[in-house]
Amino acid sequence: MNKPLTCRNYINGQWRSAQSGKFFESLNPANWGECIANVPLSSEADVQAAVVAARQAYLSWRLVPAPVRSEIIHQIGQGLSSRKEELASVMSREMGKVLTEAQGDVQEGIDCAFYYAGEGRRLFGQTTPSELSNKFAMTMRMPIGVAALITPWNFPVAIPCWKALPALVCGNTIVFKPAKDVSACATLLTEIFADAGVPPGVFNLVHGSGPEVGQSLTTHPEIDLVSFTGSSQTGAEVAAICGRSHKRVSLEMGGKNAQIVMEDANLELALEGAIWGAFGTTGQRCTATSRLILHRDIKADFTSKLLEKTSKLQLGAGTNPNTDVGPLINEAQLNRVKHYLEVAREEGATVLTGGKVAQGSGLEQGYFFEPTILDNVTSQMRVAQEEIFGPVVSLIEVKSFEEAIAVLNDSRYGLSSAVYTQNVNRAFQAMRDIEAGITYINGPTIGAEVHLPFGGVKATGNGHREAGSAALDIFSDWKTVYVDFSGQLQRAQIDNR
Ligand code: UN1
Repeated sequence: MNKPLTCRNYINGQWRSAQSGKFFESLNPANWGECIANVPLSSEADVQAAVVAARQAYLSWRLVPAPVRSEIIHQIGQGLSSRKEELASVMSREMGKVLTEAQGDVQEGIDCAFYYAGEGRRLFGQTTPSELSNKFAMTMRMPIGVAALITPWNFPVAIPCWKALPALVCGNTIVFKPAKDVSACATLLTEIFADAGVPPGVFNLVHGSGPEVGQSLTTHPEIDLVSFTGSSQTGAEVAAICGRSHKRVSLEMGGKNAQIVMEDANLELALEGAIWGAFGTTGQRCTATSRLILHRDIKADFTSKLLEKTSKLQLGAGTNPNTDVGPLINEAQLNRVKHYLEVAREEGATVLTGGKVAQGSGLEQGYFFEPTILDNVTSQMRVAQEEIFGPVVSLIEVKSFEEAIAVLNDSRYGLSSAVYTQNVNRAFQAMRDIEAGITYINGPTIGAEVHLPFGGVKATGNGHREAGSAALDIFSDWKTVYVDFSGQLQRAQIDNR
């Protein structure tokens, strides 16, 4: 067992304890006897110090040329690369995901860094003709100011990078509030930012709870922008607060992602996709497959093969190389999944496999839940409508492609979606008709790449997209500039008519 890390807040370039002097523990979800880190339990006073530092640093950071900001972001990419194994190993112990997935999470951060490092030499605006003579027109991006980044525990490196790196390249300064369960990962990430040469005050880290630190940030008058990833319920509260104070807010919230398998699909491929989409990261992705919409002609065959593959999945600590499915993040999440199993039974769904807390050697001190498949689920049931965020997938039978699309769209969420079919016409209809921010054809619902927009429609988001060049629209404002070099007053819409 490793010695617990002592975490600190990072404010104005200094590592500091919380002003309260209080700490909380971040525990290993696969072995709750192991403390991964002692973490400052911050309060409004710490938020205040971080926001003051970020506000002060903004004055100079916004004037650093974007290609120079990019050099620091490039260094962050290098730092992430050289500490990839260390970060992945801490992540696997602290968050529970299997080591290869933890490495993938860090890799997503690395890819993101190199992508946005390049963006500093683009940040393109437009030039366009003016309708008047001797007049020039163009657009340029301006930073927003001080950004609060509130991030979840399921992607402890990738998601903070998705937010922080475009925010930095655009010239904003940051107060970062990670989820409590992944405080050690957030600390290592912040070390990498500091070592890369991010100037004091530009990137600040405040550990602590949502109700205390998150709330103080969203209500703080000197915060200009909040970027939040988490539940739709919390996101709605964040949006309401930001709406009242005219803060820009970008929300990435729940999902109830579905994979359709048509009768013409390559079933082996669809099976692999379903297993990876439903049980990868123990179902704790906003993009996880939680509904399998199966054409009736293949349902029986598909289901028996799915059961066979599921029975082979190995539960255990993420750090064990034989593990396929790690623990849930904490007790609250375990209770949530247990609760949904009760709901499923009450609603009349059939538990084909799993459905209970996992027992067995090595699993006694962790939040392990068996990979679970629910059958006889109809679209109206709560288990088909509400986000569970665990290793639980519901099977829904359909008679036609049209019905499959209608069932997939019968959701308040719209993040990711997948269709397995060999029919090109159906593939294109699916791309057009599915109500989701992401659609995969013959691939699972998980696996977004950093240079493409990420986000969803309906209750999943509020119209913004993270990643790719789309994220620049979250972290910058357009300025339109007219330069009149005629030496006289020219009245648009009047003098040229
Ligand atoms: C999330 O679940 O919050 O596409 C993000 C994926 C990952 C990102 C998931 N690249 O599943």
